[in-house]
Amino acid sequence: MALEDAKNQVDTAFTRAEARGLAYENAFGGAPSFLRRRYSKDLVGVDLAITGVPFDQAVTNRPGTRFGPRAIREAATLQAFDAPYGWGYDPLSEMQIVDYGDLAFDYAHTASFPDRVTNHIATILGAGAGVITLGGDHFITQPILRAMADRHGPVALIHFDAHSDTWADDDMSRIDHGTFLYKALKLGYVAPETTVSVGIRTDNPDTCGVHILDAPFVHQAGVAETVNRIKQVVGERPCYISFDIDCLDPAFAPGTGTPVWGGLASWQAAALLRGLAGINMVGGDVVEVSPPYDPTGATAIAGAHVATELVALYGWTRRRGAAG
Ligand SMILES: [Mn+2]
Repeated sequence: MALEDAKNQVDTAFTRAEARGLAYENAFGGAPSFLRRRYSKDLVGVDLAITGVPFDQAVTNRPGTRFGPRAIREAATLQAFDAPYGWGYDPLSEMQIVDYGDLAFDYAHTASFPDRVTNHIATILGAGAGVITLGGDHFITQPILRAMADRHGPVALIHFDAHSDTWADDDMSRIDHGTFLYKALKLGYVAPETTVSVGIRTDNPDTCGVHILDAPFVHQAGVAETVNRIKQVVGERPCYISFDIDCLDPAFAPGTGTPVWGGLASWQAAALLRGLAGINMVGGDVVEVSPPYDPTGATAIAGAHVATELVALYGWTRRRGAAG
């Protein structure tokens, strides 16, 4: 029985015998891992690895996302008892999922950081596992997409954000969370015709040709039509999802570096992500969770839910045998 297990099990992050299955452990105790998955650097037989990139040195305003992965893991302990709601299957039981821990890097050597991220992700992909990354500021998506493109070719991109992140910057040595998409496009990791940005509500006339479904569009057209438009853009292509938590309204996710009003409600994000079932997802991230700006913890809870939906979406892709 789950209750008995919860009374008698602790630290399942490293004591659980089986990578599959739900986890029963007191939510308030034990070593937190993402959804109480086992911490492991062994990727043999692993379907999906969760990893953290605790980096916040590319922000334009408030730092703090270096604490994001740890906070998301802690928030996720509340969800480890049950299958994700509304999916009709349990990705935690169908897939071997491990928490691969965080990327190690020299915080004082930012020039070497992008390659370290790319190599970290490439190691996971090279072992045959999928990967979902907990950020970290949005710069990290640029070197992640490099690893994705190296493996899959240019990937379709679904980009949830308040900001376009296409600010022009042709100095490739600069590390900036506001230019990850500009540079990913210029470097050929993604293509504008197969990239869609959702939830935008800051002005940037230079879209780089990316499809934009801005926040007013989502509010006025509704979730179902937004899902249709996203699916039209990405089609059956190998697809990466990057979810900047500031896509959500500050009412739902105040703990982020550059909050903007008029954003998505958490129910809209949940319905959008669930609605995307059927895409050919090869990976994803949730970035920009900055716990120091949110004493309630709501932002990390939202980040944990987004990450869990990404797990469910990835599992759905594998179920239909379409993983690229
Ligand atoms: Mn962003």
